[in-house]
Amino acid sequence: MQRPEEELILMLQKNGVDFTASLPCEKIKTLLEMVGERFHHVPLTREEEGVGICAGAALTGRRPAMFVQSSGIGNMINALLSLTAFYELPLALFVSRRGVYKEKIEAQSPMGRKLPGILTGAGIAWTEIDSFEDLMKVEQELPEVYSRNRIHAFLMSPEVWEGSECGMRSAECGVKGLQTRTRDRWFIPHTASSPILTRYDIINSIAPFLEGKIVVSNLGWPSKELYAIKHQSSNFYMLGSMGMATPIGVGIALTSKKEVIVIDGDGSLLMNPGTLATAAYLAPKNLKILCIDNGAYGSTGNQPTLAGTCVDLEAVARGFGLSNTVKTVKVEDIVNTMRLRQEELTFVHALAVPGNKDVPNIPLHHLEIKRFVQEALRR
Ligand SMILES: Cc1ncc(C[n+]2csc(CCOP(=O)(O)OP(=O)(O)O)c2C)c(N)n1
Repeated sequence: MQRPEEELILMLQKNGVDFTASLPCEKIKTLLEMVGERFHHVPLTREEEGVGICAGAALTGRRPAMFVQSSGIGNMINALLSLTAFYELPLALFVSRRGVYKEKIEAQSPMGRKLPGILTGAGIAWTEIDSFEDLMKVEQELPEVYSRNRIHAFLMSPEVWEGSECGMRSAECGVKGLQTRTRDRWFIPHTASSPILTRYDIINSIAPFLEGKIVVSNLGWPSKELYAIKHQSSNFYMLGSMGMATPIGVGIALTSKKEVIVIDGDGSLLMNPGTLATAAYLAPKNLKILCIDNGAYGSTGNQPTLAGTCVDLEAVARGFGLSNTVKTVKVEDIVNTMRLRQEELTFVHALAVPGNKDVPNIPLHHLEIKRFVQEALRR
């Protein structure tokens, strides 16, 4: 039997797809690697921008396709309707559908389960792809996308990839795809050495200074690692909603006297960088934003982010008006900043290497997480 990834790629090639864009989902990491190798491919910072980029490519006669997670559709709806559909441009959406099949992350369910209804409500055609055999449905629908300028969403269950590489490879897969970092050029002189710490090392080193503070931790591995290293009731573990760690921290800091620490990631900050401008403008003194920049989407297979190649997130933060910033690869610098009493909005840009610690899932119900944090905020 042919691999499903290979089969899908052949169908795309047969239908003349010649432009692709993606934002990773762990369930399709092998497919994404192959798409990157075989097509003109644009790695995205937010799914919505992909709609614009693909619209531009369609205007020049390209046949675009996007590869996203079901949650990403939530970030795309307005652009899909007011741009792609409005101007009658073609777009094939290959959606890694979460929340329905053997899902371990409960936060994937609200979007994943309601997706067909959302797409139907938006007037976007969709087809469920639940097995290798179902891939034939892509073959049937794809020609119409490009001949009649349609949007079509293919909702691909993780079941399709079961037994194939996408289904079997470990979360570390994708590391080999990491591009050579070019960011040495903007390292500040005293940190001329390359990053050596992992996200786990950094969280571990700051654990004593998190005690009693409100800690908002980014979705995926960062939250799991924080839980394993230092669980406390004042930790708000994000289980979904990529890009929202810093906004949640800003909201808490503005409305509470507690010290708040956000543990954000480079991929997530790049999805929603404008939040740094809002933070700088509002400047809550009781907020520290620790961006652990491993140059990768660590939780979905270590695909490179643009922070690992061309973006200097500290410079972004400064450009948006944050003046109290630290960039470092050194544990002492991170610890020293975290140890300081909170007197000014602080942005710590901690450069790290990719890698996830093998830790279990968080055994807490999301409403328990909320209740504990609310109690901690009242104390
Ligand atoms: C809207 C949306 N798109 C994609 C995903 C899939 N996803 C979950 S975590 C993650 C990577 C986050 O990367 P980063 O912020 O750099 O943190 P790291 O895991 O590297 O610590 C991605 C792409 C998602 N949950 N939501």
